[in-house]
Amino acid sequence: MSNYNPKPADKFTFGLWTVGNIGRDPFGEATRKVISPIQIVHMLAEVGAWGVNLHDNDLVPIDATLSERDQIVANFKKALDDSGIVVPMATTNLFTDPAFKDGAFTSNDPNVRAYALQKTMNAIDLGIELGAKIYVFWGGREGSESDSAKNPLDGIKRMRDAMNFLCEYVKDQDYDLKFALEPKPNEPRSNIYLPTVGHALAFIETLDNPDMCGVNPEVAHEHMAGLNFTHGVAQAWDAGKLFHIDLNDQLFGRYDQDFRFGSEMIKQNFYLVKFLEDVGYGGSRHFDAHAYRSSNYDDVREFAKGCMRTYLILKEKAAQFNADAEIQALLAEINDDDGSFDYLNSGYSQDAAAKLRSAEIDRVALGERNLPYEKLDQLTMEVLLGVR
Ligand code: GCO
Ligand code: MN
Ligand code: MN
Repeated sequence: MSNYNPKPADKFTFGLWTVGNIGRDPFGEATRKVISPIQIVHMLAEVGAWGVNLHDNDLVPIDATLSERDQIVANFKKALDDSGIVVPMATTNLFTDPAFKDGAFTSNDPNVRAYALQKTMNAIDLGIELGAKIYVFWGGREGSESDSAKNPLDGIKRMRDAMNFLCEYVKDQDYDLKFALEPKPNEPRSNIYLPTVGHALAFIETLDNPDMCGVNPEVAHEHMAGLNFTHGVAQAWDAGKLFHIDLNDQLFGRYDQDFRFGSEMIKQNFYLVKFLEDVGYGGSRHFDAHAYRSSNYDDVREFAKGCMRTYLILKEKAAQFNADAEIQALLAEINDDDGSFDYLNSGYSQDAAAKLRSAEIDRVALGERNLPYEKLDQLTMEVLLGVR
């Protein structure tokens, strides 16, 4: 058993907005005082995180002058150097300012769309200056309450135009940067465009530079849509598009909860961690979560440590599952293959089709075969519950 202490190689990151969350919600004021980006960086170093991610305005206020911006960035870089914390991902705040009340890239107002592009170009420059290699696009305001007000086709087209413009900008600057689109079905808009991982994957293929673009799936967002998160992640991985991941937790059918990773759905999160570790996902494990509103900053530290610790515990459980002789014997039995149909593995040929047509397959025996999935699932539960 390990001590579950995070190491840089675990690539655990948090956003400035996550551990810096002050507990405001639609019904109540902040319950924690604002702490500075520099304090957050030191807190993250103290709890053992590897990196910090940020929106432009988490660091530089939206109305800062150029010289104020440069000073803030210089001070922040010093904190990064002093603490050893890196910035793997950056993003743009395209949702807080009232200018974005009807969206940013998909606003009906061309002035807003232009401002959103301009703001993003500047924020990309900031991300590059801090060393980011991944740039996230979460379009929280890109959507509608009433579809009378905006044609969804215009929304998609405007989103595509923005992504194409910004990809060319990155190429033109010779930046080493990839884009990761973060889907979410709703909140803050009633309906957000590109609501799920599947929608985003299909959209990316319509872009001018699809190779530069992937996805940033988030546990909570797919759960809000009632979907199996690991299946969405697997499809993104299969497409070569898993550029980043937002880990947190979320009950189905609730508001956007952003709970500590693994705090609600242990089994789902086990399959997720097992998947990421089994395939060798090499990107950041980013915790886009925040502590309960009732926590003070000591408890926020516990929250951050808890996210990482639970990930590492689930990683150990995944290794235990993979090494468990009884589980592996069951998997071997379930996947038993005598090789009779190996000729189908190389795809269609007239020979294969002819051979297949004349094959005798005992349909009744197939239906009678026992699949011991109950036993396997219970063994999985016992691994998770710590009794194996
Ligand atoms: C949310 C989103 C955001 C984004 C962040 C980075 O539901 O609010 O998950 O936290 O991840 O804006 O793009
Ligand atoms: Mn979210
Ligand atoms: Mn997120």
